[in-house]
Amino acid sequence: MWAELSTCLDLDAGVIVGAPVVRRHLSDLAGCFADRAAYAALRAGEDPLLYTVSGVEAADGAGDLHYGLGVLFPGRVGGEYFMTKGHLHARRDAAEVYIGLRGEGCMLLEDEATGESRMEPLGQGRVVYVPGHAAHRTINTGRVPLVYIGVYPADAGHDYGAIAAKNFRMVVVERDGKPAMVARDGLNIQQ
Ligand code: PAN
Ligand code: ZN
Repeated sequence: MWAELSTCLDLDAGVIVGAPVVRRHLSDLAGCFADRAAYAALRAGEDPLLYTVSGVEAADGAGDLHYGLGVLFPGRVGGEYFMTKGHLHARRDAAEVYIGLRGEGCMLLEDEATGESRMEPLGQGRVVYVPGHAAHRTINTGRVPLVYIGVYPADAGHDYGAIAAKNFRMVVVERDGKPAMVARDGLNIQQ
């Protein structure tokens, strides 16, 4: 007997109706942003909500899929845009498809073995294929919430520790009013 097979997106509320919601605040992203002083200054305030994920994880068999609706709010920490924590999948070869529904942004991808990094556009009408073995992070480069869906194998799992330990090599910052991917090491700030 199949469980419920369809859900309803409430894009204005930023949720999948009836699905549990995870909320990530600035304090959940300690160590993620390059500009430590800018992070501390913003943390001294109200600990803003950076993003929410409303997830459907109903089917758990081999070959099943999970999906989540993400809403990432606009803002910056120093020059760096608001972003998700980022992770690798615990099952490293598990890929994922991201579908942009509203707003403007990008995904930062980093191959775990080679460090190869890519900034791929993710906004309304854009789809990004995240290959296996790629750490992935979503970034809002616009002025309104970035709303997207991610679909991934049910047994993918989330490994936050591996990428958090060394952090992504690249950061996405605003340069001349536009998003640019630059090396974290090359930033001229106290990290
Ligand atoms: C997404 C992410 C979502 C939030 O559903 O979980 O964008 O990002 P973090 O999990 O890095 O906080 C996904 O990639 N699932 O596998
Ligand atoms: Zn993922």
